[in-house]
Amino acid sequence: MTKKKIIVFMPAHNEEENISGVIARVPRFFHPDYEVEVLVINDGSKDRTVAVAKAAGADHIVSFPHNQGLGAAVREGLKQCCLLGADIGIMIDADNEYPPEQIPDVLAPIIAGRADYTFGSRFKGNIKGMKLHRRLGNYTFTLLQAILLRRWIYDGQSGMRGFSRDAMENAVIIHDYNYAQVLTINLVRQGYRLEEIPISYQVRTKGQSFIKFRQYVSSVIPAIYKEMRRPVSKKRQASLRLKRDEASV
Ligand SMILES: Nc1nc2c(ncn2[C@@H]2O[C@H](COP(=O)(O)OP(=O)(O)O)[C@@H](O)[C@H]2O)c(=O)[nH]1
Ligand SMILES: [Mg+2]
Repeated sequence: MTKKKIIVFMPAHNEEENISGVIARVPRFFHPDYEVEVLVINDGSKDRTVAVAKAAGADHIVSFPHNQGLGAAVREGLKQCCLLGADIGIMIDADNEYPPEQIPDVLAPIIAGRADYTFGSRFKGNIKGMKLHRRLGNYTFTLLQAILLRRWIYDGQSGMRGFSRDAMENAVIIHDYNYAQVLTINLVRQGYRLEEIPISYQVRTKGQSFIKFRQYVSSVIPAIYKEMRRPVSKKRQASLRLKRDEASV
């Protein structure tokens, strides 16, 4: 039997110090029905990210010639996963803050067919080294999403997220700067089922966070507003109907 495919993708910008550690820790043989491949989206890095990722065993590397932003990189990651034939995709930051060992946990609800979109949730799990202002920022943006979506969310800014094929095909990320909130609003409003799984998180010890408070707030808030005003179509239900119809002919 040919195996199904999981692609682990990493948006990376100048992560030469961290990315090999993440790639090396990706579990490759955790499910008998799935093969696992690693895809790096290199967003115009000016350091040795690409060479280091290749040496560490990345199966696919897609590079933007110039820096486009994390939203653009995740959008490209989802698109490439589909083109490469992934049945399931999972993104994980390339900075060694999230635990690749927990990829199986974060994907379990999708493999079981119970969810279409999953987060590794830091606030349901445990956190080492997050500064107070970052913690407060995370609470605020998570609360905002919970209010807008009228459902509880624990960690709306997680950098570790799993996707069913259907969710990957229909996800829309409306700005290039970031994906965190607009992607969740987009998928949940389309009817995709979200589940959060506790993970352990350790703040980076090397390299720098790209987040600058003012730029983040002034980009993310208008994008959330714009996403909320977009008309939604219940893509998940439409995909299910299509599958049923195909099966019955
Ligand atoms: N595509 C892209 N990725 C970026 C950029 N800046 C950072 N990243 C990547 O996005 C992930 C999260 O970035 P990070 O700066 O650690 O954000 P933080 O964890 O929220 O502080 C890491 O894998 C970075 O390499 C960027 O300009 N473009
Ligand atoms: Mg980070």
